[in-house]
Amino acid sequence: MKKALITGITGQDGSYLAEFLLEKGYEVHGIKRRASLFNTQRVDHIYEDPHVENARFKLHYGDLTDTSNLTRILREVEPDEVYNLGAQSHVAVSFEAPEYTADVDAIGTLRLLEAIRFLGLEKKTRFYQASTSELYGLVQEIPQKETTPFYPRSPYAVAKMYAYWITVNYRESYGMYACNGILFNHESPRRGETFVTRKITRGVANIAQGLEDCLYLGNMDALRDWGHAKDYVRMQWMMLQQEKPDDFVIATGTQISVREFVKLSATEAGISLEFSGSGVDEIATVTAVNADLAPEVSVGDVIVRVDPRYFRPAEVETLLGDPTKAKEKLGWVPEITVEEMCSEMVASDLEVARRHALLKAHGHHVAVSKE
Ligand code: NDP
Ligand code: GDR
Repeated sequence: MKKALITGITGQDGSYLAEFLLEKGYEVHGIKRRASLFNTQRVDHIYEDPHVENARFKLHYGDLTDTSNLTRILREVEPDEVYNLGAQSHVAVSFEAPEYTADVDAIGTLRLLEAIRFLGLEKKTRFYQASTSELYGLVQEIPQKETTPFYPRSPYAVAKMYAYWITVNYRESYGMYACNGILFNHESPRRGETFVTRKITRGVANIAQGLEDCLYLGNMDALRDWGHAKDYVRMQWMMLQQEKPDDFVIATGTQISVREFVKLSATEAGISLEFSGSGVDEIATVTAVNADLAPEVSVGDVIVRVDPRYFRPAEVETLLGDPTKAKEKLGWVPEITVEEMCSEMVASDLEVARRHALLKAHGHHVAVSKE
């Protein structure tokens, strides 16, 4: 039985990858951080009681900032494959916490690679690094492919650039099987609530059910190549099954703006929108409503506004990937379109919003966290 170790198993990708590997028959180990509240919601459905004999899903406390802890876990597990998905993954937050972001995202990757080497596992253990389209930042070529020069635009992207190159360096220096997946944005109903797609699908669902009045966003002109996380974790595994290690761009090859994603999501929630104004004065006004889906919304309501608080010190305006190499060499093709993904995300958030609205109608306090 193959063993995999996943950092970031409690995150969006970690949870889908763990499911995928369990289905493939792997024994799956994951690193979770100690928190004052339970933080395993995304993997609770695959949790196995460690008292059960032959349990194939195991969590270890750890942190990418803690070398001795990583070394101990690697020594204990001796994994065939390591997927380094753990990161401070929020670009805007990386401007607030640049040093921590570098410690986790850049040096955390080095710690893992070095621990593998220190333990003499470099010929056994295959390594996947969660690299990112943010490396392209101020884009030098459209669309972006494996040979496009990098121009990172945030502390997050700069840290991930170190992680990218140290992965290449360990491959070239020590013959390690180490790969970078340069993944463009990918989303799902499990996406963190403060990334823009989920903020939008959750926002329109709450507005439809009368739990919120207005959604405040930053740069609505930003263009992204959005895929589905489920499609993308399949590729993470495929990359480690090749004869030789290599780096691959993973993207859909299509892009839409944040504004278009708002429109798509609102439509899914039964709300038609018209955008007017520009810059910080841009608003979206309701022009038609499906009362079954959005009983609390009226024509003429302004439900989206711009809040400059969400602008970034340096922005990545446009990203569009060219996944030709992954298609040709790995046979990877994305199966889920951005429209299908948006529909799934809104449906999931509407279900939660309906439950909350029902609780509220019965006098219970319902707190809607926002950021
Ligand atoms: P998430 O933010 O959903 O998950 C991040 C994971 O990393 C969580 O499990 C988190 O733990 C864990 N983590 C954070 N800090 C530490 C730390 N100090 N030590 C150990 N673990 C830590 O990200 P995604 O699942 O969306 O992304 C997975 C990886 O892929 C990340 O590295 C991200 O940067 C990268 N990436 C993501 C893309 C996307 O569009 N989703 C695109 C390209 C790259 P906790 O749950 O406790 O917070
Ligand atoms: P990104 O994702 O920065 O691309 O990083 P995010 O969803 O945060 O932003 C996408 C674009 O939307 C604009 N935007 C807003 N973003 C947020 N979060 N909140 C807002 O209110 C808002 N309004 C507009 C942003 O300015 C940006 O242009 C994600 C992360 O998953 C990274 O870890 C990963 O590496 C990259 O995708 C690829």
